[in-house]
Amino acid sequence: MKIYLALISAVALTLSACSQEPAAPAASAPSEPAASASAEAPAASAPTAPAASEAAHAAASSADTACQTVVEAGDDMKYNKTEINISKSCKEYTITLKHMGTMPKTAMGHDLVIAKSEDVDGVAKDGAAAGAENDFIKAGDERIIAHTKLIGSSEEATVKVDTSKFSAGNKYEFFCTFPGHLAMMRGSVNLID
Ligand SMILES: [Cu+2]
Repeated sequence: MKIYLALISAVALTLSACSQEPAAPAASAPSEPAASASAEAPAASAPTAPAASEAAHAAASSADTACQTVVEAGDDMKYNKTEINISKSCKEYTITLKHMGTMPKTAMGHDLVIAKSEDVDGVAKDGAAAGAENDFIKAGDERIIAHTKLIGSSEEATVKVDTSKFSAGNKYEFFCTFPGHLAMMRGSVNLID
């Protein structure tokens, strides 16, 4: 009795094992044409356009008129310039900051502040501590040579810089005092002949 059952189950196992074999090779065959059809289409089209618009941007920003310039900043937390070159012949230099982004100044506000390089960290830190109600500028901060107000989406602000405040032998920078922006928003102010 036991032997008989064991035999039957052994046969059943063998049968089921055998019955799978013919099915296996059939399954892999018909998928090939579908795979080759879908592989080609979506790769080629997009990535050339942004490079072209960046080049146009760079050309526009290098054409500074004497004694004034425009600096743009957007939701990407960057100025469109890494340096501002001020001719020593300018008694006064006008900088206009434009916010090109869509975010409000409470979330992505920008200003443009000028100070000596060694004062930048302190001005930004004290500005952050002064808070949004003070546009992130410490009142009466004598390290600040000039600053715009804080602006948000589609706004602009202009500041006139008294160039007699620059002295030879110092390095100057422009930067944003909105908390967290200093690392991304910082450039050099150069006095040129
Ligand atoms: Cu900013």
